[in-house]
Amino acid sequence: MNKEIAAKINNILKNYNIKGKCIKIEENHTGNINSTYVVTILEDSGILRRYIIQKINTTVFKDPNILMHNIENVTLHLEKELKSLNDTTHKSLHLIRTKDDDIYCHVTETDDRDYYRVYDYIENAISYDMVKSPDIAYKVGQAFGNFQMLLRDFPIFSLEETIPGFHDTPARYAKLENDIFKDFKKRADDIGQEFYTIYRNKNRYPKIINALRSNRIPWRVTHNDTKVNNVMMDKDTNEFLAVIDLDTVMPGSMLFDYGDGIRSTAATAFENETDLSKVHLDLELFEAYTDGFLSEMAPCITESEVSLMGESIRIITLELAIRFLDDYICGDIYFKVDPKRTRHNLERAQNQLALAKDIEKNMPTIENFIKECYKKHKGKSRKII
Ligand code: GN1
Ligand code: MG
Repeated sequence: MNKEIAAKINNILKNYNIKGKCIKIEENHTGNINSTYVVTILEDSGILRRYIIQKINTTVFKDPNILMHNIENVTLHLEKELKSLNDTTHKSLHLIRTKDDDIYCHVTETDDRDYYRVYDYIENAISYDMVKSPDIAYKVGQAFGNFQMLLRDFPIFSLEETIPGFHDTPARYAKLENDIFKDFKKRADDIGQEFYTIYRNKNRYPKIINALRSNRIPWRVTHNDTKVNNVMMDKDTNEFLAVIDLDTVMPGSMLFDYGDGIRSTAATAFENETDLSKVHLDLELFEAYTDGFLSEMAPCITESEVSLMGESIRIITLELAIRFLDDYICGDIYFKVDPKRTRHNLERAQNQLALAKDIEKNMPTIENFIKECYKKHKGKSRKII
């Protein structure tokens, strides 16, 4: 770990009642937004304890205060629910408070906009960037379904929007059109085919957000970033332990979480894969994830939500393609990119479009399975785990 980062981490730790010597700092590179470090402390008692230290990306999350209050309220609620269910297997992220009893710290020695938070490290856990086994896909689906279930009584609109319009797909599309029109970075000539596919699908984009806004489907507390690696699983048993990355927990539709969960968990290739012949939707993984998700959620969702589940997979995949393409057009200002890849965001968009094409091909099978799976689960009373 370079000296500059070590000095920064030690500076942050000064704000906390974390006693002992920092003996190891590892950067975790999986996220596209925040910077994450795993820090090992040797306590005076000889015990090794690990923490997650995260720098909040304030370009993306403009107001760290509302972001952190959402997270605090949600994690406290999750802890309370798990306790009342006597559930000792599953966990919630746990924020460490500063010496001043705050939920994040502002490191003024560095840049004015450097905000950090500290979580307990979840031990003996692993997260997957890609899934090959249906058993794990089932558990990931179950984890995100369970997360929404545990938050079913949470006062939805006490949560602030950390990124307004995060899954407002038509607004994302309109922004892309507008940015292409302005073309400040002179990149619009590179994206004819990709934009055409996105344009061709434009009538689909309002389907979820309009259903929500007209109350045809209910608002719920949703995670909004249900990437497969946002579930920590037990290394030994593969049981899910906790859902992480709570920055985008906001009022939303369960369809955002379901659609994004399938997009991420059932894809046969990483989002960074450029060999598009490798990019497909694995139907077995799709089925397993759906089964896990509905085993938690089916008893309390509405027929209108179910009728949009298949479409949500396609919409959220196209939405991410729109977001990657828009970031390419804007000069890579949102998603972290590999400096050696000048077209990284364009390639990510191409990858998502390849996935969307395969989803489209399989739509009848997808719709049919969702219907049957919902039928199987809806009568059951919810299993409390
Ligand atoms: C970002 O931070 P990370 O890597 O979990 C993004 C998601 C995208 C995802 C695509 C706040 O998630 O919306 O689906 O990249 N998060 C935010 O990899 O924009
Ligand atoms: Mg995230």
